[in-house]
Amino acid sequence: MSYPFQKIEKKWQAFWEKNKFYQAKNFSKKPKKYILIEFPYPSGDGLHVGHVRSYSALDALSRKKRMEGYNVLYPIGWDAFGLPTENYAIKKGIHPSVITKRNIKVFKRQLKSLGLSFDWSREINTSDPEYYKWTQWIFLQFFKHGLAYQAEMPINWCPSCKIGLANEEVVDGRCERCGTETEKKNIKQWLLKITKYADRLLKDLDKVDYLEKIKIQQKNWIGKSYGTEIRFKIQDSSCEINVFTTRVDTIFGVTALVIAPEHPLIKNLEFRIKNLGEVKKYIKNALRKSEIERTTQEKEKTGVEMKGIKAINPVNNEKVPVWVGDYVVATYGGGAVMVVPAHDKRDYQFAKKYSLEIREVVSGGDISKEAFVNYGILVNSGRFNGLKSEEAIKRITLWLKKNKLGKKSVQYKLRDWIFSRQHYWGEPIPIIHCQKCGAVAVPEKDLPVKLPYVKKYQPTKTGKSPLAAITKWVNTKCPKCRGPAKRETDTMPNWAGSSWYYLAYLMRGISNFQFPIFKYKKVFKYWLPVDLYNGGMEHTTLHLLYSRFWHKFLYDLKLVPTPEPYASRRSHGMVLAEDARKMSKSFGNVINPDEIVKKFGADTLRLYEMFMGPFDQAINWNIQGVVGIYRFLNRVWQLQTKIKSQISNLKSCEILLHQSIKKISEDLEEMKFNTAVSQLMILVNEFEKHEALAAEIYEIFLKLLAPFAPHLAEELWRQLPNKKSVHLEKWPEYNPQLIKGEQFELIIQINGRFRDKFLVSRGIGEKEARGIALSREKTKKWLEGKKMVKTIFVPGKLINFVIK
Ligand code: ANZ
Ligand code: ZN
Repeated sequence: MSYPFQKIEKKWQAFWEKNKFYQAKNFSKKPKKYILIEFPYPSGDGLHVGHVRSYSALDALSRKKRMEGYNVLYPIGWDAFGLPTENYAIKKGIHPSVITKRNIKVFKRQLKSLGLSFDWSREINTSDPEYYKWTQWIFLQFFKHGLAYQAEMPINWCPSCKIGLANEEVVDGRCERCGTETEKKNIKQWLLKITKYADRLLKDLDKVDYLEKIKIQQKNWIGKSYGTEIRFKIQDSSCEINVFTTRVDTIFGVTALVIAPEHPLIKNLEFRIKNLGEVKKYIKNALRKSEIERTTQEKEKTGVEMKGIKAINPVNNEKVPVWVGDYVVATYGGGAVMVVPAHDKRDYQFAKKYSLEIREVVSGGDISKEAFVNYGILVNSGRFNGLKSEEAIKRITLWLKKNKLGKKSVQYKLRDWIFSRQHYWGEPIPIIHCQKCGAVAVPEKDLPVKLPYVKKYQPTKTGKSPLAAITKWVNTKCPKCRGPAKRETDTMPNWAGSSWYYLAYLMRGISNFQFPIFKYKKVFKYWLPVDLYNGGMEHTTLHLLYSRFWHKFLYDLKLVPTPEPYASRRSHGMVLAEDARKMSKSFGNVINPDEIVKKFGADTLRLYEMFMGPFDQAINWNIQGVVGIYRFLNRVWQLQTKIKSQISNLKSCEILLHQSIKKISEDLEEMKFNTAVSQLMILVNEFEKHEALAAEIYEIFLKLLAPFAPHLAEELWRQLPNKKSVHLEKWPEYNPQLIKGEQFELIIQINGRFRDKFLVSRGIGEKEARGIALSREKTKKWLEGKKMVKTIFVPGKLINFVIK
């Protein structure tokens, strides 16, 4: 007989909603906990089981925190603007605003069917004018502070479709729709000066608790590099080439310079290039490619020499040939590199391919085989011979500086954020262009600049956004001089609305998004920073960095109280299909959460996804696993027949119970949801061995179950009977006295010598002890490169690895 999950789940969901169980209270005396998951983009495909994984897990944590007495905010909303919706709309011939409404309805029903403890009263939608009024307002603050500016920037252009393409719509240099090779087209676009914050975005990573891999990704993306800028003069000309290098110690080994195809020098010296035709052809080809394509490590590096042009190496006055190469990034350093084949891998390949000289200037390797890239002792470097690389870098830079031929330099990979899109489905950029006054901010009282309803939302053949075609909307008055003026027709990227949404949830709780912002300062102060932010690794470099940037800017305006928005950041792994591929309609391997909920119940789905594997790892879907969890919950349901208020077997279960309280409490905090669930299973296994179960123990068990299977726990709790909800109970505490004797320090020996020890439970077996011992850093260090001969395990005492 199966338990009546359908009845139970609906009933309790309605009850919780009616009684506003999960509404967070501003300014409550309880300590606050702001737990945030990345809000979904409501796609036409409905909720993905991948969403369910992180939402359920963070829901369990939120529920536990409430039981511990925290005022928990766990909000939800819709990241509703963006290209995917627009493309879907075009495909289906339905207006994006209609589709968005429809998709949100589906998502909402699906999320509600899972019994997640979201505070729905704070629901937000980035495409709602009341919401994007603020997105536009923040943009205007950037504009007023000189951090939003216009510049000619290339867009990807499909000459056949005659539309601008987003980077992700260009595949191998071709238009995703029609396969035509794309071009670059320079148009005036809006940019946000994120580079001004580069250093703080980097430094303040020390202030936050992010997963190490997330910090590393952010650091690499910002890409701060210390090096030297060097001026190479062009022979018989007043032109020069500026290169940036991190290895000025190799300067005597330079056998060519390579400049980017976009480098202005080419135009200036055109009349002197002997093979101009060849050079121009190469450049035309190069400019079509994307930056990623040009610079990926795997691709062979190409170039063409500009015959007739020589540069002069400032340290020895040698004449070196100058090439154009598409792997050189125009916007980094001076858009030029000095080629040192002997000491750089990329240059080595380049030199082999084009027969350039490979000259050793740092000793320590064998350059007849490969580039020697490490530091070493300088040779063939004139007056700097014999110096170590580190010292040589200092001295050569100093010498260059003295002779006004170069200087120390710091470079960042981070570029300013191109903030214009020539698409319909986004926030209009709130600027008015006036012939007399230039770009003028739309006055605050006129916000939001509403996205006008248009029949034709397709990208246009002019390269401008569809808004440009609505002359009635475009033509307006200049707010400054009242003369005729035109509205900006570009819209914002889909990253705009998500850059501040964690603030919007807080504003939602007060008055409905009314100006001025100052009235929200108090509520920001109460809730910020977000205590825990969970999201996908794919958002580490864009969304996470962008929102940190916006936050820092608002911090500088003294509108938010903390320099960082998120105190900690964690990440979940993907849910893959049963066949280990990504779930995709085209593979026919998509799991619809609705079907699982219908067949097995929401509690089963939630528990299964928490149990499926370590939270941060990608895991394949497995229907057998779902069935297993369903059986487990049925066994929990059956336990109620065993309850006795007479304490017959309290003692034997009590120790395990208290161990479980400790383990589940700690696992939840460490986001080890899978092992927390398995501890619940261990408990149930134990309970089943007994004929009767003490009511006290059963009650505590239900409290432990509540965050994981909230509906089932609630139902069983009420049947005991209890008048109040299990979710309003206090989270159980363990009695340290009770579990003290249950642990001991296991000693790790290597070849009979003490190396480490750690706390384990008394009954630990060899296999488990071995597993833990081998995962310890100290053990790993001792065993590295050694051969294991055998393992000796003395229960309750030690484990000894015999190695050779
Ligand atoms: C000569 C050299 C010799 C270099 C050597 C390295 C090793 P990071 O650490 O990423 O800053 N470089 C400079 N500007 C470039 C550009 N616009 N496009 C492509 N590559 C560029 O790397 C700095 C190094 O990247 C610089 O140091 C330069 O190559 C190259 F044994 O200069 B190096
Ligand atoms: Zn004007």
